Amino acid sequence: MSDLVQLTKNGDIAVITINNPPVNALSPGVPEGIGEAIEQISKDPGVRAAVLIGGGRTFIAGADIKEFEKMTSGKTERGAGLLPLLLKIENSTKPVVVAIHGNAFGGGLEIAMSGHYRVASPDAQVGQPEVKLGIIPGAAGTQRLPRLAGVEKAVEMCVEGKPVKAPDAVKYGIVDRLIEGDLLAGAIAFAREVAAKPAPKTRERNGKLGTAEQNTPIFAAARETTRTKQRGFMAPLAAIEAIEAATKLPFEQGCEKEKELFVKCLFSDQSKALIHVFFGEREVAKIPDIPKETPLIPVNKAAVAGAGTMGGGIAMVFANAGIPVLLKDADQAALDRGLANIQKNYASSVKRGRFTQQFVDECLKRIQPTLSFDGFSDADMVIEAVFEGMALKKEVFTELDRVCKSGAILASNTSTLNIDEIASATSRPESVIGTHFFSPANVMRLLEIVRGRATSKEVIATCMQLSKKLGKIGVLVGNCRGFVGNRMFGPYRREAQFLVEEGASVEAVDKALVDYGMAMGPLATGDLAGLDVGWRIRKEYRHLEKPGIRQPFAEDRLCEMGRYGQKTGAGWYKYDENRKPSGDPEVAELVRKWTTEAKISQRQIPAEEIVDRCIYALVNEGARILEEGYALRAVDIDIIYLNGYGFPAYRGGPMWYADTVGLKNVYDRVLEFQKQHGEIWEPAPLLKQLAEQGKKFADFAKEQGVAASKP
Ligand code: T1G
Repeated sequence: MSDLVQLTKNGDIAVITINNPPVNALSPGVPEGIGEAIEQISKDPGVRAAVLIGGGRTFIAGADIKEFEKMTSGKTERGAGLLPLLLKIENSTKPVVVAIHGNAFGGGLEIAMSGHYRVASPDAQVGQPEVKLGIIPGAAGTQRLPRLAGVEKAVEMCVEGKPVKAPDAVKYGIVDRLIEGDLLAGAIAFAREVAAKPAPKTRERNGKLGTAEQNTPIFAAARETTRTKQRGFMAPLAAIEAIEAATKLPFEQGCEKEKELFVKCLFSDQSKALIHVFFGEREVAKIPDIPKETPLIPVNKAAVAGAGTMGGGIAMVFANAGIPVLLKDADQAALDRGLANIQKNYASSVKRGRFTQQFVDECLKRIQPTLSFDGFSDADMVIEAVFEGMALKKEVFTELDRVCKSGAILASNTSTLNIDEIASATSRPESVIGTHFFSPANVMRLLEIVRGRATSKEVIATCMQLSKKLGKIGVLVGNCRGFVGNRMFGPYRREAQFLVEEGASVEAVDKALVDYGMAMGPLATGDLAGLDVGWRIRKEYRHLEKPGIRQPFAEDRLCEMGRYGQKTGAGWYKYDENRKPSGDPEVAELVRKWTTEAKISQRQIPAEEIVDRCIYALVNEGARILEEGYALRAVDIDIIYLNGYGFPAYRGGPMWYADTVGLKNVYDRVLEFQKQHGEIWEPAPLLKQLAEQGKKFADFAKEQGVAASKP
C-alpha cells in the first residue's frame, strides 16, 4: 500500500483510507492504491465488506486537474483513466460502502457511484462540477448518475455543475443514508448491515432511465436553457449528449460515447481557458511579498459611509457574511432611500429563491442606519462610498481619522481616484486601502483591492482574506488611474465609440462583442453604468489629454443632450419603462451628422475588426499595466475581467486569450491599427518584447518575479 492509500481492518470490515491532502485529488498513485486495496480485500476471507473513506477534511474532490495540462500538452499519456478501477470496485465480491464527508466531486462522486452503497455526513456535498473546467464527467459519471438520480436531476447536476447537499442527495437516490456523528464508525456499522446482502451494481440499475417520450422534452429543454444561460460554452451541451446516450445505449457503449465527448472537451481551448481560471482564482490570493503568516486584523464590526447604490450594496455584503454594519448617510431622506433599496434587493433575492426570508431578516437586523459618525469608533473596518469627488472623499477621511479607533481599516470604494491622495487626508496612511466593489455590489464577485504606497501588509492581508468571507474574489492591484479594470475599459470603450463614428451601427458593435462572448456590448454597458459617469471623468481629465490625439466625441455629445443611458431612458439605445433597449434611429442620424461635420469617412466594418479593435485595446493596455507593475500577474487581469466586466470565462480572460491567439499575431494586428489609427495604438513595450521573443503573458510573471511590482 502507498502513503496515499491505507488499508486497515476493523474486525471483518476493511477500511480503505485516501490521504492526498489538501483535497484527496486522484493524483497518480491514488487510483492505483485503491485498486490494490480492492484486490487484497477480495482475496481476504476474513473480510465481509469494505468502507472507502477520505482522510483529512474531505472525500475525493475529483481527478487531479494539474494532470490535465500534462495530458493536453502531450507530456503524459491519457491512459485508460479511471474506468478499470470503477469496474474493479463495482465487481468486488465484497460490498463496498463509500463514506462521504466534505466534497465528493467529479471523479470522487464517480468512484462513489461505482461503490455498492454510499453514506454521508449531513454537511457533505456531492457534485459533477466538470463543466466549470470545460469538460464533462469522464469516468462514467454521465452513465451512472442518471441510473441513481434519474435523468432530469443528472442533467441538472452535470450541466450546471452545482454541488448537492447530502440530505438532498439521499432524496435523489445518490446517497443511501446520512450518518450523524462519527462517519467512519457509522459506515462500518452500515457495512456490517449490508455485508450479507447482494451488492447492487449501479450500472445495472436502469429503472430510472425513463422512456424516449419522457426524456425527449427533458433534453430539449436543457439544450434550450443551456444555449441562453451558458451561451458559448461547449461542455454543458456535451454533458447533455452523454446523458442522452445513457438513456439510449447499453452501459459500455454509453461510456464509449462519454469518453469521446470528454476527450473532445479536454483538448479544447475552452477547457484550457477554464482550467487556467480555476487555478487563477486561487493564484490571485497569493501576494508574493505578503507571507501567509502575516497577522490579520479581526473584522467583527464594519461601517459604511454613504448609503447610495454602492454603499447599500456593500452593507448587504457584510450583513450577508454575518458582520454587523453601520450604514451612514448625510440626511434622513438619503438614508431612507438607501434602506428602501436594500429591502427591495433582498425581497427580489427571496423571490428568486437565492435567500430565505429568515436569512434576510437576520441580515436586515445587522444593518444599523445612522446619521452620525458616532458608532464608527467601534468599527474594525470602514468603507467610504460617497460621491466620486476627491474633495468630498478627503473630507470624509479626515473625519474617519478623527473618530475611528487606532488600527481600524479605512477603505475607499473609489473606482478611479488616487488612494495615496485620499490617505493624505489622514494621519494613518498605513491603514488606508482601496476596496473597489462592482455594481451591484451585493451581486458582483469581483473586489479590486488597491494598495497605496503606505498601506500596511496587515491591512492588505486582512482585506484579501476578508474578500473570501464576503463571497468575493479579491484581486490586489496598484494605485494608478482607473486601477486595472477601469483603466483597461477606457481604451476598450474608446474603440467601440470610434467604430460607430467610422460607420458601424451601435447594434453591430455590441452584437460583435456579444457574439464573441461578452455578457453585454460595450455601448449597452455604457448605458447601464450611465454615460455621464465617464463623461464627468473625461471632463475632469481633459487637461491630461495629449494634443492632436483623436478622442471619441459622439458619447459626449449624447451626454450634452442629457442622454445618459438607462437612467434617462435614452443613451446609445432608447429604453421602455422596463428598461428594455431598442435601437434609436435618432442616434444613427445624429452620429452621421456629427461625423460628416467632422469629415470622418464612413465604411462597412466587419465584425472581426470590431472584436479585434476592442479586445486588443484591452490587451495592449493590460500589457502596459503588467510592465508598470500595477498588476501582479497576467492571470490577475484575467480574473478581474471575468468577474467584473462580463468577459467570457471560456476564453480565459483578455491576457489568456491573447496568449491563445499568439502574441505575435496580436502584435502584428496592433501594428496594423497603429498604421491606420495612429499613436493611440502604439504597442505596449511588453507586448512587443514578448511577441518578438515568442513568449506569453503567462510567462511574464514567472520571469519578472512579482515582488518587484508596485502593488
Ligand atoms: N486537482 C488538483 N488540485 C486541486 C483540485 C483538483 N481536483 N482541487 C483543489 N485543488 C487544489 C487547489 O488548487 C488549491 O491549491 C488546494 O487544492 C485547495 O483548494 C474524472 C475529469 C474541493 C471545493 O472540479 O472545487 O474529476 O492554491 O483553495 O476552497 O470525471 O478545491 O493551495 O496550491 O479550492 O476548500 C472535478 C475542484 C475535477 C473540484 C475545495 N473536481 N476543487 O475548496 O480549497 S475533474 C473539481 C474545488 C474530474 C472526472 C473528472 C475546490 C474544493 P493551492 P481550494 P477550498
